[in-house]
Amino acid sequence: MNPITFDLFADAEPEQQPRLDRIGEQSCVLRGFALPWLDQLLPALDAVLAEAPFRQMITPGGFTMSVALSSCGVLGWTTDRSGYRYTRDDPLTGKPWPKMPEVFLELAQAAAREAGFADFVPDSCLINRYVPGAKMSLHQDKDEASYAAPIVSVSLGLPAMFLFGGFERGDKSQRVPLFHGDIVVWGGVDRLRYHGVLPIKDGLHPRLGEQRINFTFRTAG
Ligand code: MD3
Ligand code: FE
Repeated sequence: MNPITFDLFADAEPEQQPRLDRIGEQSCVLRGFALPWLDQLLPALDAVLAEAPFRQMITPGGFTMSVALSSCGVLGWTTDRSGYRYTRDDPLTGKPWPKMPEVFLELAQAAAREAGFADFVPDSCLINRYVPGAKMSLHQDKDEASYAAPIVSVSLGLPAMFLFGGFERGDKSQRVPLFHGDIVVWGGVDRLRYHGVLPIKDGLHPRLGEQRINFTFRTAG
């Protein structure tokens, strides 16, 4: 074989080729699914944050969360000393949470459909911002009115190691790396699994800078 025409990368994975990785019975990662949407997504995110800026919230236990939060949609998730809940108004501004941008809704529905969940109608998008060192301890998501709908999460910016556990806190967790543009869909039997995020490592993302941003779409009401 002529060494000049031999293609070293002939067998390599094509880059940015969307893939579906199954991580649970009814959960999967859609690798790179959000990438083609970014030019529409990021300006819409900025508009939401201009109305409802990131803020660090206090848990009922009195700890300040390392992750800063905002929300859009009819319902937004908040926490303070008195508990966790979904509200219609942003407690910071006293105004309704920003409307969910059309492009957010379309992306969440396209991803849910790709994962096998037709008719996903989220009424809430929680926006989490992680700077290096920020983490989310193992927990279950139990504040929604029903667990029938899936949850769709979009990862942007710095990578994260997601912990996907079992149905009890002590169960062994699976580690799933999540990268810029990945979307995870959890549903059905996996909806009440414990999960968390390990501390974000130092880094500078070319598009998002020194942060990881995660959108979590839910049918909360
Ligand atoms: C897995 N956020 O906001 S993705 C959360 O990356 C949260 O910011 C993480 O956990 C993040 O509550 C993880 C969202 C997620 C939401 C619900 C789940 C993952 C889930 C329910 C079951 C299993
Ligand atoms: Fe969660």
